Amino acid sequence: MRSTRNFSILKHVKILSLFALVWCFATVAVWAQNDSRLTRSINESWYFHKGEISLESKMDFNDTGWQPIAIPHTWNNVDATDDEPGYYRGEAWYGKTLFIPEQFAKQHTFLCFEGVNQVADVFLNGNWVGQHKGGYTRFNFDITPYISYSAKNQLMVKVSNAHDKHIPPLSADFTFFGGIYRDVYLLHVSDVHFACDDNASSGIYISTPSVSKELAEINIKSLISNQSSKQRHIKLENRILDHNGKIVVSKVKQQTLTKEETKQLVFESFNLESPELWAPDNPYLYRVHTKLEDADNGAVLDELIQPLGIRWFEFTADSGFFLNGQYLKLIGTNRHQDYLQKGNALVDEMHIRDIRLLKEMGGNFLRIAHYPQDEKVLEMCDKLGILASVEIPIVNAITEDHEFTENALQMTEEMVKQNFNHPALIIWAYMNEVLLRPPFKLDSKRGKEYLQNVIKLAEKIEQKIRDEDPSRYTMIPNHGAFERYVNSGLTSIPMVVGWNLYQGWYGGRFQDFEKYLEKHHQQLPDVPMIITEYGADVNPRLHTFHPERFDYTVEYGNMLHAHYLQAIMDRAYVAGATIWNLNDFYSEARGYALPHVNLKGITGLNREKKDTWWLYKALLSEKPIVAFGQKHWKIRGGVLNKKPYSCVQPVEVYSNAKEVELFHNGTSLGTNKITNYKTTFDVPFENGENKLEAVAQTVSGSIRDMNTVDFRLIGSNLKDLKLPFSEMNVMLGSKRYYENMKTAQVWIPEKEYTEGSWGYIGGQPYKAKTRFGALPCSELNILNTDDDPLYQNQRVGIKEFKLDVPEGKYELTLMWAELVSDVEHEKLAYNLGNDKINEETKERIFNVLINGKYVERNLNLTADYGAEKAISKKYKVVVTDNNGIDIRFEAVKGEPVLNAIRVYRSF
Ligand code: GCB
Ligand code: CA
Repeated sequence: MRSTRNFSILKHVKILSLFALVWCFATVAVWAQNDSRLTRSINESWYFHKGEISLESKMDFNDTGWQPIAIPHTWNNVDATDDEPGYYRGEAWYGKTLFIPEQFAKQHTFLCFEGVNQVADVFLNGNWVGQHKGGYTRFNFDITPYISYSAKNQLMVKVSNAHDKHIPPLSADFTFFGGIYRDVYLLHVSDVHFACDDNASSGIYISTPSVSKELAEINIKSLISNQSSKQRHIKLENRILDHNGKIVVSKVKQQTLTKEETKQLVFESFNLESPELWAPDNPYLYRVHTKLEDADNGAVLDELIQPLGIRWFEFTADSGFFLNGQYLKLIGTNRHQDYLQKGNALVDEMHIRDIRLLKEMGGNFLRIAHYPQDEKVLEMCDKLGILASVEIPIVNAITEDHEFTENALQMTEEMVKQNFNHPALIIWAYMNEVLLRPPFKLDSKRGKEYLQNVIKLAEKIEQKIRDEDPSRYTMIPNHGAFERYVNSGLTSIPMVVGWNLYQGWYGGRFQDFEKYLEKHHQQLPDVPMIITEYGADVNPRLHTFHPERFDYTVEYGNMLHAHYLQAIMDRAYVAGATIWNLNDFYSEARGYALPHVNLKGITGLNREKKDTWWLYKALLSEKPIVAFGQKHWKIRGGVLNKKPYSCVQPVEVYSNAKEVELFHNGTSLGTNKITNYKTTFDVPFENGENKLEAVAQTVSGSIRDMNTVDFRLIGSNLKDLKLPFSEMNVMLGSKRYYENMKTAQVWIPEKEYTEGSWGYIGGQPYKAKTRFGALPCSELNILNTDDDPLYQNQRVGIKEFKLDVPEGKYELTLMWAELVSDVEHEKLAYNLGNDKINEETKERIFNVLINGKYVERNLNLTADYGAEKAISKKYKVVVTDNNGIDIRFEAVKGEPVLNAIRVYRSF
C-alpha cells in the first residue's frame, strides 16, 4: 500500500490521470485515488557529522565535518570490523534541508522513522520535536507546527548509540551499529485521518477471534484522529477483498467526531463463510481496505490497506504445534539484520532477499531475534507463508529500576501495535537468556532480590502483551541452564518456553541435546517448547576430515546440524526449532576464524549458502534436489595417497533422492544410498582440474549438480620428477585445511617428517584451554592479517621442519603469532562458560637456522612485535646439493613455535 504512494509530487498529477483512465476500465472495484494521504521516503541528501555540535550555531552542511550520505546509514560499518577493539558509541548528527510546498499547508505532516539506533532527538528549524528511545521500533513525530511551507526547513536529528543502562539491550552478542539505518518517510494526511501518533501503528487493528473452515469472525478496529477544530461527520467503510481484488464483505458506518478529538476507536465485526485459510503452502491473503470519508461532502479523508490472513493455531506441550487443525513442525531460522560491510544499514530489498532465502530452503518459521526488524521482514513472511515470532531486545540482564521497566514496556507496546496485523506472526517474545549475565551471584541475598525483579518485569511485560493482544502466544527464550530458569519461576510466565541450546558446541556432546529435550518434556509437561537457537560457528574457508568442537570447519557444522535436526524431527512435542542463524552477523568483540563476526549463519555475511543450508533444503524441499556439499571449496590440496598420482578425499552430496551416482572426470565412482539426506564419496583427486557430477534419478527424469575442483597434489617424495615440486602451504599444529579465496591458495594440515619427504620434527599442537576442555586452536583475533586461521594454530616446542626438496631457488615464508598473552579481553558472556583459561605467560625466545645458517637470533615475538600479531617473514634459500631444506628451531628460553609455513620454488 505504502509503495503505491511513494511517488514525487510532480509525478502524482500524471499518475492521477493515468489512474482515472485505468479506473474507467477496471472490472473489480477500486476507489479513486485522492490526496488524502501521501507517504514518500526522504532518504536522500542527508549530511552526517560524528560527534557533538551546538545547535545554536547556524548549520552549514557544506562545512567540513559534515559528510553527504544517504539513508540507510550507520557510522560503525568500518570501525566495528577493524583491529582496534571497540567502536564508536556516542553522539552523532544527521541534517537535511526539507522543502515542503505550500499545497501541504492544509494537511498534517508527520516524520516517520523506521529505525534509529538507539536514541533519536528530532529538531525542525531549531525546535525540538521529540525524542525516541530504542533502536528497533518505528516512531512518528507530528512536525506540522514547525514547518515553513515553500521554504527551506532545517531538519536535524541527534542520534546516540552510547550505552544506556535504562535502554535494553544492555549487552548482547551483536554489534550495536549506530545511525538512522532504516528508511525515513514524510507522511502528509488530511486533518481527519487514521491515527499516526499511536506508537507508529497503522491505526487499524485486525483480529480473527474465532476461525474454522466454515466461518471466520473478523474484527476491525480503526483509530481515528480529528485534528481539525470542528466537529466532523465521517463515513467509515471497511471492505474485505479476496486475493483477486473481489469484495467479499463490506460495511459502512457513520460516526461523529467531536472537535479536536485526538482519537476515537471504531469497531466493526464481520463474518466470513468458508474462508480460504492462510498456511505456509498456501499463504492466501485477503486485503482489508479501510476508507474514511467526510459524510457531509463525500471527500475521501484517508484510506489504508492491511493484509488479512485467516488461520488458527495452537501450541501443545505434548504434541507440538497445530495450524488450522493440522500438525505442523515449525522449522526455520533466526535472523539478524546485517550484511557484509554494511552493518545494519540495509535497503529494503536486502531484507526481502533474506526471507526469500529462508523460503527457498523450505523453512516455515522465523524467529525475528533479538529485536523487531524492518517491516519488510514480516510483510514477506505474510506473503511467502512463514510463521514468525518477534521480540523486544532485553538480552542477558536487566536494570532493576523504573526507567528500564518503562522503556521495556514502551518497546513492548510499540512492537505489538506496529506488527499487530501480520497474519504470519504468532508469538510475541521478550527476554533472551535474561539469566545469562546476572550482575550478582544468584544464590546470594542480592542475587535473589535480582531474580525477583526479573520475574516482576517479566510479569509486567507478559501482562502488557496479553492486554494488547490476547490472540497470540508469548515466549521467553532461555539459555540451557534448566534449573536456573525453572527454579526462578521464569518458565511459568510465558505461554511457550524457548531454549537456546549449544550442546556439542560450547561444551558437552551432541547427545546432551536430546537429553535436555527429554528433561523439559518430563519436568515441564504442561509447557510447550521451541528450540529457539542451535548451531555452530562455521567459516567456509576451513575444512577437515577430523571434525572437532570449535574448529570452525564446514564439516563440524554439518555434523552438528545433522544430529540436531534428527533429534528435533523425531520428537513431536518439540513444536519448532530455529537455527541460529540464517546469516553470519557482526559481533564486534568476537575473535574466531573471522574476527568480529558470529559465524553460526547457514549463509555467510554476503548470503553465500553454506552446506547446512543445503542440508535443510534437502530435508524440507518437496522438489527433488541433489547438491554438492563443500561447494565453496574450489581449491583443495593434499598429499599423494593413492598410486599412481592421486589423493583420495571425501566429497559430500546432499539429496532427497534414494541414491546418487557420482562421476569423476567422466568416470562413475558408483552409486551411493542416501541416508539422512546425505552421502559421502571417496574421490581420487588428480593434480589440477577435477570435474565432479552427482546424478540422481527421480520420477520426472534425472537431476544433477556439478562442481569443479582445482586440486594441488603434493608429493610425499618431493624429488619425484613426475610431480615436480612447485609450492606447498602447511598449517602447523592443525588438522584443518584453509582455503585462501583471495590468493587462490590452499593450506594443508601438518604431517610428521619422514625420510625423503617433508614435515615437522618435535613439539605438539597448541590447544586453547577452556573450562569445558581443550580447543583445537586459538579464538583470538590475530592483528594485521585477514588470514586469522593460519595464525590461530601452532606447533609448540617444534625442533625442525625438514623438506627433502630438489635443487633450486626457494622462498620460505615462516608465520608466527604469539598465542599466549596477557592482553586483557572482554569475556564473551554468550560463551556460556566456555571461556579461555588464561595461561601463564612465559618468556619465549628462540633462534631459527636454515640449512645451518642463523636467520633469526633471539626472536621474541611478544617483545619484538607484540602478542596476538601476525608475523610473516620470507627467506630466500638456494639449494645446490642433495640435502634439501632443514629449518631448525633453537630454544633460548621457553619453547620455540611455528604457526604456518609456505614453501615456494622460484626455479
Ligand atoms: C545465544 C544468544 C545469541 C548468540 C548465540 C551464540 O545463546 O542468544 O545472541 O549469538 O548464543 O552464537 O553464542
Ligand atoms: Ca524499510
